[in-house]
Amino acid sequence: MPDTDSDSAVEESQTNAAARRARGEFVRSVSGFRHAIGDPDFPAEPGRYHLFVALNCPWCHRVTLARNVLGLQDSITMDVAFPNRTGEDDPEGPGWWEFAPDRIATLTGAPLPECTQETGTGRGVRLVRDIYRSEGSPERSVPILYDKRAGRIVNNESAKIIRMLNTMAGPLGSSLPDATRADLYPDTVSTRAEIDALNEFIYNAVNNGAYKAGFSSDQAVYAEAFDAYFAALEQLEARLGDGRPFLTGDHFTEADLRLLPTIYRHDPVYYLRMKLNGARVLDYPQLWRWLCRVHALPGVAKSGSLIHCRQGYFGRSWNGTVPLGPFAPMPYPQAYDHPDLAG
Ligand SMILES: N[C@@H](CCC(=O)N[C@@H](CS)C(=O)NCC(=O)O)C(=O)O
Repeated sequence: MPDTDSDSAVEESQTNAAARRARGEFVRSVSGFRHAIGDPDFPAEPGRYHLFVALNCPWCHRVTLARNVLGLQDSITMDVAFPNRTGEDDPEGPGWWEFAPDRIATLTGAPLPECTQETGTGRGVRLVRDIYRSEGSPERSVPILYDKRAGRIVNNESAKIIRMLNTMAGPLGSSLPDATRADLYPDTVSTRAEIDALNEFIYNAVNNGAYKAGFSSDQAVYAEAFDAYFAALEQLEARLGDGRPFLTGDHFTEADLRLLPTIYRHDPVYYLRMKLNGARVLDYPQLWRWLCRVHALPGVAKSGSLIHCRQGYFGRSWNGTVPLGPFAPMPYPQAYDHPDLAG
């Protein structure tokens, strides 16, 4: 059956976006590159494709999760930007994602070892902006899926990228045999319908809802997003209450993958930064155990970095100093190895 994800599971409605922004609502823009691996111009081949990501960005986290869980680390190369955008003193001005492996993180006082130069275009560009500019696009966001052979951007929408990596994992050169590799979007009507419904709910209330709470400057918009976010956590807690290990049952799917980046960031970052201080994930025993279960899956822990998250979310907008907690009941992400901590 065909992929059925609706636009409202992928991106925000842009209706009255300018007026909504003027009133203080955070409205995420729509990304423009929507080619697919498997199109005639973009055949599925091992070694041909490349990802540009920032490890603090939750939309990139979806993509690094899919790459690792599907065994594509060796066949899809990847560059990692510094978690803070350029500063006021940058010759190109502030606010651009940059590849800066030597830049010092205020949190650690040292460069971040995961950060790389740009190696996908063959030109060693410093700013993500310039990857778009060479295609005449004013866009600036990560993640980007890039075709090294054609020198073109394939797609810059994480929901679409993870779906195509799942569909094409075999021909792209996955190191995992078909029989044992997770299928993130199993081909049965009922499972896909359930994943689609969860995706839409999680995108609006949780993934993007966290940004609406944290980045809107209107109290009513914030309050609505805050309420919807915690109502969603309650609902997810209840769903997991029947003992199912994953959101749709026995298997890890796209719905779990898309929930993880937000839940992973909640206690150590979003609670404070996104003003989502109603409760911690630790206060939801089922959700906490789900987080620990997913974090323990092969490839998952390595797909994210709380150091990049802390540096990225606080380093720029919080006077350049990064809050150090939480330390109780234990530091994160080590806490994710302890499902027994909750409840
Ligand atoms: N629709 C995109 C959204 C990606 C997105 O919003 N990325 C942010 C970082 S978290 C970004 O790069 N924004 C532009 C900028 O900061 O310059 C996706 O899910 O792939």
